[in-house]
Amino acid sequence: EQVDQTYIMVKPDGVQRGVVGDIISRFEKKGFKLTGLKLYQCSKDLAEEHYKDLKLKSFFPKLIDYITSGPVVCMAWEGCFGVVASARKLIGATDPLQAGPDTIRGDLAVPTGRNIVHGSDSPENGKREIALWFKEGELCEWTPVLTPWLRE
Ligand code: DAT
Ligand code: MG
Repeated sequence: EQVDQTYIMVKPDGVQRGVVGDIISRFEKKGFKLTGLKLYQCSKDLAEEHYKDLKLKSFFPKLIDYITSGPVVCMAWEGCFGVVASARKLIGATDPLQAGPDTIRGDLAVPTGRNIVHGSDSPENGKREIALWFKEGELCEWTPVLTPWLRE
């Protein structure tokens, strides 16, 4: 049975606005398994590496300033096949105006440049981003008691 990981991050505006608990709760309620969690002030280098595919975009410098403007909450979540796409659905479209109701961005954010949360866009990037943001000893291997009720 295939297991995938996704890297979810509450951006500095989400921390400042006090919606960390709400955001974590949505992934918990969906039945994903939390394997890593920390409050973290990231460096410019780390932010640039995380968003390296967007380096040539005009908004890149502003994006890096935003991500490094305060602490973020880094999370690693695990689930069965589809967890990465499923997390993106909970988060909603990049532009919160296009994000559906009952999504994190649709409910809580307005401008694209303050869209409060990040989620990996593929299982490969999930692995890459978790390895980038967490050291090995910061991740926990554990078996939630509800696992048989959440996986086939
Ligand atoms: P997502 O975060 O939905 O995966 P992305 O990877 O394309 O979106 O972009 C990363 C972040 O960069 C995004 O959350 C907000 C910012 N961003 C993307 N497109 C933008 C734009 N057109 N103007 C300003 N910021 C943008
Ligand atoms: Mg992205």
